[in-house]
Amino acid sequence: MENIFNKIEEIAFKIDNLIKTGESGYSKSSNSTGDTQLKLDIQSDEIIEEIFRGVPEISAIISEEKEDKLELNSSGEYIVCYDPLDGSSIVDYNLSVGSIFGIYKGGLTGNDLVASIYIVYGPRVEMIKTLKGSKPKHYRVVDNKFQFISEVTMEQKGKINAPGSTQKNWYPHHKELIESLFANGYRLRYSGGMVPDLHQILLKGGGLFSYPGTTDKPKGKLRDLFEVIPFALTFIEAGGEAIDDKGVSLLELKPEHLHDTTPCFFGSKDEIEKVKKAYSV
Ligand code: AFP
Repeated sequence: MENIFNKIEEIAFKIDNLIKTGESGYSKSSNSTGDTQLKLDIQSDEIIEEIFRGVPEISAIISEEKEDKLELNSSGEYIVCYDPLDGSSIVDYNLSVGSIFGIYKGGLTGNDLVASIYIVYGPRVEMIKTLKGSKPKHYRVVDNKFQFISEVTMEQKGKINAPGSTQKNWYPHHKELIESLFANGYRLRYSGGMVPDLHQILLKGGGLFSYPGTTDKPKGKLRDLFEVIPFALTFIEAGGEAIDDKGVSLLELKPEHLHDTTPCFFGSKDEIEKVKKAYSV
């Protein structure tokens, strides 16, 4: 997998440059989730596809910006699922965004994930790399190279509350959960970018990020293969938890379709216990 990791670092520099110099605005096409694609979405996806084509270890890729799986190298042993530019709808307002990669072996369920990597394009370019069974590793670009900073461990309890989705469509028990956290002094930290919002909770020791099912979107919005499962590995290996609205670990997910979504909760253990209580699971 070392070769894949090295290529993802190369991708990070190219997409960071694209964000800073590329064309903004919307294209004329939509992705399979129905989101109108930004030009940056398509260009980021093209950068990744071109680089991964040259990686013999990758048998196929699955992208948020592609309808179907793309076969690359029949001798490869890994399938890489990725969101090339998550949060692209906020990049035009100069907020931080990210790229998310899930590396799967032998199948496309949560248990088949062997590593996850995400890149944050912010005031600094940072990366969190998680191998199954190991603590996540935090890197930062210094002098044009990714430098190792530290391993990542979450506290038992945090102070941040990042409540996603449209509040008027929350179920009553979810609304009560979010309000109880604020009543207990949690601070609102939510930008609309999953990558920086989760990165902050991971590095600041904990809290809760929630993207629930709602009356208009009972299955939530965040995609299993290239957003939910990769972040679940990172949070769990850091000592936190990642569950769905039934209280089941997100690493138990078995997506039926490539673009399936799931209500998801990521956080430190105390906050996840509060979710389980609020959802009676
Ligand atoms: P875009 O990639 O379309 O900007 O969506 C970003 C995202 O998928 C994820 O990064 C955020 O956590 C989530 O959407 C924000 O959604 P809401 O605006 O509905 O809270």
